[in-house]
Amino acid sequence: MTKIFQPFSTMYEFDSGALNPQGKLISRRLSDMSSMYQDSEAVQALLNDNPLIYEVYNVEVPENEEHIQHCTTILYPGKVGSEFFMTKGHYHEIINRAEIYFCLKGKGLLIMQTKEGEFSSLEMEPGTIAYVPPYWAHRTVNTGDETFVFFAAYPGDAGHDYGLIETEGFVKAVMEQAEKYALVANPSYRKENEIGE
Ligand code: PAN
Ligand code: ZN
Repeated sequence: MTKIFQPFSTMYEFDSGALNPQGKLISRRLSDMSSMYQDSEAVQALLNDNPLIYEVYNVEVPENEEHIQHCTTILYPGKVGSEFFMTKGHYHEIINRAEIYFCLKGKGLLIMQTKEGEFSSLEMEPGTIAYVPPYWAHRTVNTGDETFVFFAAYPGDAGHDYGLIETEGFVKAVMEQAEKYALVANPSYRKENEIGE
């Protein structure tokens, strides 16, 4: 007989963006993603301090298609050179799995791209509900000066594929320019692939 999963709830902490109980907590520092930033000298200069860039509080539910994964991401304010702090970014392992992001605090940008190289971005502020459709890789960027927090929900079996973003990068980088953000073409996007061709 199938075991019936019991209903439960989780508390969102409005001040910090954390969850209670905290579930599975993932913390990412600069050293976990140092090759993803544009300015390697700025990376080297910051690596001693190795700043905490973001944390993800994951409610623990089974990773299968019956369930819905849900979590909060707390993305701290800061820059590496003039590039804003960001998440690693990923495709879903099952690439046609969509996702919903709901911004709770701060401000940021959700950047997305497809394997064909199509690019899209959405501004996020408290109240923004953003839809990441199937097939789009997604990364968030804190473009403000306070913590940027959003809630995410996605199919239980989606999984995370970081590999392609690690090797290809994103089409555009989000940089500070004249006290605003600017989307700048990433010169190393697909560079490794081109070299190999
Ligand atoms: C989000 C992300 C979270 C951290 O929950 O996993 O914001 O970003 P990275 O996974 O790219 O490090 C999500 O999109 N889940 O599918
Ligand atoms: Zn995702």
